[in-house]
Amino acid sequence: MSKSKNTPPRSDVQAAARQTDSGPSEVNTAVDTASQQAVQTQDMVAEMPFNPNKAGEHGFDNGLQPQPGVTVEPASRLPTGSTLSEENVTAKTGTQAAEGVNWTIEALDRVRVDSSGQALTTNQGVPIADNQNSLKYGVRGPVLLEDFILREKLTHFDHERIPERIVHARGSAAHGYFECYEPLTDITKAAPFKEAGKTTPVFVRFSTVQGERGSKDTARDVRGFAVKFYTDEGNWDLVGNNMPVFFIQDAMKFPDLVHAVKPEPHHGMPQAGSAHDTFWDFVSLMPESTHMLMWAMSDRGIPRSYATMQGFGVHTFRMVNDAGESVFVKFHWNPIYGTHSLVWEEAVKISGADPDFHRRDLWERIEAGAYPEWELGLQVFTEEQADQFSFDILDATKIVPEELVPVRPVGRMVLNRNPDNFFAETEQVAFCTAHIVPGLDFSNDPLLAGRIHSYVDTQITRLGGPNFHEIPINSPLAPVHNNQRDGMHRQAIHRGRVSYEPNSLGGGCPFQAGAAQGFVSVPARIQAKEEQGKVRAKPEKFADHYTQATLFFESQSPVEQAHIAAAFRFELSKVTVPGIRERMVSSLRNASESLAQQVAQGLGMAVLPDPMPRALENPTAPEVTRSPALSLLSRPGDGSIKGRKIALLVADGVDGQSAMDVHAALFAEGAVPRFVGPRIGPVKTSDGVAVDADASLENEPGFLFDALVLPDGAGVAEALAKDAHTLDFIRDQHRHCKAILVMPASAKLLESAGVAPELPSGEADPGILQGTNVDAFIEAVARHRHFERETDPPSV
Ligand code: HDE
Repeated sequence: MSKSKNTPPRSDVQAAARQTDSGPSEVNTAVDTASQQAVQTQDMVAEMPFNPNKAGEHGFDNGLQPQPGVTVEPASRLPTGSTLSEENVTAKTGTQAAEGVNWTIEALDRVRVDSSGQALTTNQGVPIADNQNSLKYGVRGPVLLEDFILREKLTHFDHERIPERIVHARGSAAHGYFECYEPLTDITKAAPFKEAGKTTPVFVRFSTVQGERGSKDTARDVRGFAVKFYTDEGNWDLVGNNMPVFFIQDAMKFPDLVHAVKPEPHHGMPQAGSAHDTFWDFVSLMPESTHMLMWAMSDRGIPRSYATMQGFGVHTFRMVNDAGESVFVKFHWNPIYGTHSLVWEEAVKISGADPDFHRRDLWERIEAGAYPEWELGLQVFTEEQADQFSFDILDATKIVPEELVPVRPVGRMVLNRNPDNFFAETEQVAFCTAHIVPGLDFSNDPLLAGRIHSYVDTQITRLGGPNFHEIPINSPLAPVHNNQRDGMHRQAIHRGRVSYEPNSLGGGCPFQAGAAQGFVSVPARIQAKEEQGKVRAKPEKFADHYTQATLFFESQSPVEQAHIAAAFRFELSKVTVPGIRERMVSSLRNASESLAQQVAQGLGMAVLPDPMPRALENPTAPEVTRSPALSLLSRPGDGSIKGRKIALLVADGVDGQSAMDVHAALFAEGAVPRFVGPRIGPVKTSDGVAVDADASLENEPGFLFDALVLPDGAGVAEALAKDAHTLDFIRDQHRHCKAILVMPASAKLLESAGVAPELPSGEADPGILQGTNVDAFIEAVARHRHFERETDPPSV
């Protein structure tokens, strides 16, 4: 109460302050705070004889320029406090609330716990003498109900789980930062884009969509790519995917889509897989999903790492500058390590050997300092441009081709810190599309509209009430002051008696921010051409279901096209009802005759079904018919082998020095070389140089590695050949088109595995290097895959 003025007594107000049932009618202390509070409250209230903002709340123009709320500065902190006793301090209460501060936000330090050197306690802080035994009546007697320590421990344990996310349940996350390249103030006043070099903390969660929380990482699926920016003007969540389009156009269809793709309700199968009847039944009746199906069936559905996939905001959003001018924008995240994916058989095998493959990869890259990084790119266009496009920018099944609107790089995002605790951070983080900040706004995309509702809604159940924003990982760094109160698990302790606005008893605070500081929605909205009125219908251009599916397929390399055909074949071959397969093939005929034919052939369909009738017979001709940017191969990355996991097989007889040299050379390039032997531990090298196998052929099978080195040394090949895992290891590396360095003594291993060093064409296989040229091998690894080797079905 340092600001307290010694207010002169005023008998009328003082008398009112004494009208209590049980408080003293006379005060004997030197400073009569009760009457001072009364007097100062009266003075403060008197300064606001009416609400001067009322008139400005009406009319369209006023709506665009809301005024800041009216405030009165109190004479001291007395009139706005909750209690006169706030100066009585204990170790628990601390001092009175710091002025204008909400301590429930701030950096996560405030909630970190480190137990080094500390004794075990109950949740009430009582030290636990014995954590081994329950309290019994005699050592062989019954356990006593009074054992509050046992009961607290079990009760807490019994409630350790919370509902998993209804979709995107399986995920992994990391902290990092976004750095802006240059000010974007010409198009947006959004906080992260204000200055060159400005950094904004982020928390990013990647996920699969279909599977449950414990399901495999390498399912064929869309990947969630959700970024929470803790900006200095509030939290902004860009909740995107690794594919720029979606299956449906209207939120009304989302529960249907999810019910169709999730395990079938009668028997709960399959887990984390779309290859089943209900999914294909639904999508084959929803031709607007065809474009997204192309993406999902492409190798984008099985990324190599989170660090090697793109991310997209999917919907069209708006950016708004200080002058209130707005443009449309699409968000792109491009990985600096390039876009790399798995091949299907590899993904299937990995899901058995290491269901945490992507989670582990993200975690270990960050622990090793090989931080995942993406560049943020924007496609910016005006409403006038959008009006001219052959497609509707409100349709989430459509991209804006990069050849039509180039992607402008505006910043980079680096993930450089793993969470301390998976549950507290990764599980409890609550992304919401409704979280945007001044300078950004939504478009009228009907899918986005549903999302703006759905994310907040789902967190209320999942995180147990409306105060999930106070969970530390969710709380913003920007100040939070409002009149929302109470609810389950409330953390904030609000000082004062005011929880409404307008008020004069809190000096008008917290006051309405007004247009200059606060969030104002962009008034401009695309005008419907047809007559305005309530209607349940889609715009005409939404009916073009195939033009961009064709664009995507035609823009892929032949290998990618072959993989798409194989994925459709695989998925539809698991469908048990022939009519659903036929319906899907008939739809594919509208997107690509050649794809439909390949799929039909793979499914043993002797006669192609008729093409499905189209909702729109003559769509507007597209601006772009081939977009090289849509091929994964168009983004090889920085050409390095950083983060690639390479197996160096070792066994008794290995030439220790050469093994160590290759290891060192790969390590120097930022790769992750590992010695893999018939068992873990030391091997007997031919030259006495110590080599320890840190993985075994059994615990780290070949398909978990990006490349393979077969070793040199007299007798090593024989030692390895004794373990048939070695031959599987080599075959998998070969079948999955990875680079193999075959050092001289190991040539016979290749032969025993039935692997030829030539391509099907008869030319030398550039991915199989015989000899000791590690540099050439590194170059071959940098190419990621040697698809020229691939045959369907595989020959080895
Ligand atoms: Fe989501 N989505 N979604 N979604 N979504 C959820 O929110 C929903 C959609 C996406 O790592 C849920 O917190 C509706 C498109 C990601 O925590 C839920 C519709 C895109 C994540 C929900 C969509 C996404 C979610 C489940 C159609 C790409 C994981 C748990 C109108 C742009 C976020 C949760 C994380 C999660 C609803 C469509 C991306 C139920 C209603 C399109 C990355 O609220």
